[in-house]
Amino acid sequence: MERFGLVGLPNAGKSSLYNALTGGGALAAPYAFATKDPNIGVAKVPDERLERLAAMSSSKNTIHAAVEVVDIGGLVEGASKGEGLGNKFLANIREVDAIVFVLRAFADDDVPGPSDPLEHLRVVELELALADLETVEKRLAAVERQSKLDKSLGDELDALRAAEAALSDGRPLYRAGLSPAHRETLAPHFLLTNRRVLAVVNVGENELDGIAEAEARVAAEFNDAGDNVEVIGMCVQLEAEAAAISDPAERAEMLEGFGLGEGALFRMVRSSYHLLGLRTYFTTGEKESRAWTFYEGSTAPVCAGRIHSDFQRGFIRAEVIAWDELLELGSWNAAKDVGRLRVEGKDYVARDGDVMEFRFNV
Ligand SMILES: Nc1nc2c(ncn2[C@@H]2O[C@H](COP(=O)(O)OP(=O)(O)O)[C@@H](O)[C@H]2O)c(=O)[nH]1
Ligand SMILES: [Mg+2]
Repeated sequence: MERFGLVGLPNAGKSSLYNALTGGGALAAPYAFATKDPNIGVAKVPDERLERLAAMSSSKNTIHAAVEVVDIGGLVEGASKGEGLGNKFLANIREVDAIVFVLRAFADDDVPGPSDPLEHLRVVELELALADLETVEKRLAAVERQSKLDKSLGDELDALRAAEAALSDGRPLYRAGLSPAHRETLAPHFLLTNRRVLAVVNVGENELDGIAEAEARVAAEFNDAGDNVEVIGMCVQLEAEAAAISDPAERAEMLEGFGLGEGALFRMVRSSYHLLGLRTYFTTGEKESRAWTFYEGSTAPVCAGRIHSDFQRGFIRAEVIAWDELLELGSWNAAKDVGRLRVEGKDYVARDGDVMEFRFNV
């Protein structure tokens, strides 16, 4: 399962956001979790398309896609030099697929710490960039030596030099303008900033009118990040309170009361999912309707392998139809009868929103 890590200074709202995402109510996914780590939870990825397919098929079970969320504590100024949890903190970040920055914008005299999100961002980025600089400098020294004998290391040398130049300016790699080829070359080093970022700006409950403005102010800082970074403003405290209400109608009423629409958590999970290049296909039937996660560009056999490795190994073909087309026709059998199920082979590249059934033979 793909994993998101919440990163930020103390009292930014990370644990509150973590609880909102994983702690019961709106988003917590009903998945038993193998590890006993209290800082890792599972959040479901809400998807209205799935709900509609489940209703169409009168499915007994509806199973959403899900992501893991990690509450990574311990970032303080000096973390890259071992302050706070230091290295343990950095190791935790290396294990996540995407980083979620939690940047505090709420003022509260009872909660210590700065309330300027740009100040939070400055410290967080600096610490991550310094930690990466250390990794890059070590590797660079080794590669400079080896590349005198081994010309095949030229690409890595170029990529490391470009990374070093950015990082020593304090610029994280997600907004250093590195070419995609360089970023790919650097991938095996698990650098902290060579990945995509979602920045959550945590606005106070008394400043809900200022959410858009706070979001825009932080987004302006990322104007050099292309589509590597997305910014979402929300009031974590209110979102957490809403998420704790298990009755959907009551929850919607509370969010409406504050003028928060469907709430920002759903949007946040959906954008981080998308940001990572994750897409969804569906299976639907009376027993269950289910959303399955795949990486953009995956072929049908790879998608089938998300269900079971036998499906991939023995893949013969897939029957495919877009989710909205299927809804319009009313049922899988109706789609089959009018010849609208496409038969696709092993080279078919799946699309977000496909409904699929696989034929396989093992
Ligand atoms: N007033 C206010 N307090 C908040 C908000 N979000 C978090 N807090 C409070 O700030 C403190 C720190 O929050 P927490 O989630 O533990 O931050 P963490 O240190 O980043 O995990 C707690 O007392 C929260 O109740 C908010 O939007 N408004
Ligand atoms: Mg915390």
